[in-house]
Amino acid sequence: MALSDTDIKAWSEALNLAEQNGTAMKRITKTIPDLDIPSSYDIQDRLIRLRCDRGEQIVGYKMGLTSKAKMEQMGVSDPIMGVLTDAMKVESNANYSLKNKIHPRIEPEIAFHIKSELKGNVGREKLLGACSWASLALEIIDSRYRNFDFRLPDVLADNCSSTGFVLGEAISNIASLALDNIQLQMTFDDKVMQEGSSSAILGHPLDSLEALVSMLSARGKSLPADSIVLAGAATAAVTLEAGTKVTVSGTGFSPVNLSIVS
Ligand code: 0L1
Ligand code: MG
Repeated sequence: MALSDTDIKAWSEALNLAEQNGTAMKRITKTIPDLDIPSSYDIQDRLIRLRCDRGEQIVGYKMGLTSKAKMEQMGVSDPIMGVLTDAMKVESNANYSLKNKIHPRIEPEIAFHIKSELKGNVGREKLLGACSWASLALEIIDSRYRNFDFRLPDVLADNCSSTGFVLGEAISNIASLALDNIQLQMTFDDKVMQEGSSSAILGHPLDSLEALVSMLSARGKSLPADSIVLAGAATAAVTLEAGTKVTVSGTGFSPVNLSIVS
C-alpha cells in the first residue's frame, strides 16, 4: 500500500522522535501491514530531510543485509540501503556513549571513499577507478523498533537502523588489499565476538557498491562524488555494553578501536 504525503510525514516524525529520545516504537507494519517499499524509502528520505533541517550533512550511504545469514533471517534476497550523515561519524579511539540509545549493536565492515559521481551499471573496474581509499569500519546500528522487531519496509523507513560509524586508517593503495577475502575479526576486550571474510559481503565488497549504485539509479539518483560508503557487514551484529573496548582488525589494515561508555 502506498502512503499519502501526510502519513509519510507523520511516520518520519515518529521515527525521528524515537531516535532523538532513545525510546522504542511499535513497527509501522503493525499499523499498516501492506506498507510498500517505495513508501518506506519515502519515509527514509523524509527522515533524512529532518536531520538536514537541523544542520546535518549527508556524507554517504550504507548497505545493509549484505550477508546471506542476515538476508535469510529477514526472508529477503536483496540488500537494502541507508543514508549516512556527518553527525553519525564517530572518531576512532573515541569514548562512545550509549546515552539515548535503545538497544545498540555493532558490526565489522569495510568502507570506501568514492571520489567521482557514479550512476547506472558500474563494474568492479569502474568502481576501483572511482575509489580513492578503503578502510576498516565499525558500524553501530540501533533499530528504533521495540525488540528489534521489524519487517523489511519498517527497517527501510528507519534508515536501515543507521546510528554511527567509525572509520579506520585510509588505505589508498587499494590494489594492495585482497578485497575478496579480508579476514575480519571483532573483539570485545580481547574476546573474539565475530569473525568473517569480506567475501560474505554480497560475495565481494565492490559488488555491494555496485548494487548500491544500481539501487540509487533505480530511484533516479546517483552516488555523488566525495561519498563514504559502508559496504555492509561480514558477520552478525553484537549488542554493545558500556565498559567494553571494541576492536576490529582485518588483513592489510590497522585495527580500529572504540571504547563504549554509559
Ligand atoms: O547494517 C545492517 O546490515 C543493518 C541493516 C538493518 C537490519 C538490522 O538492524 O539488523
Ligand atoms: Mg551494517
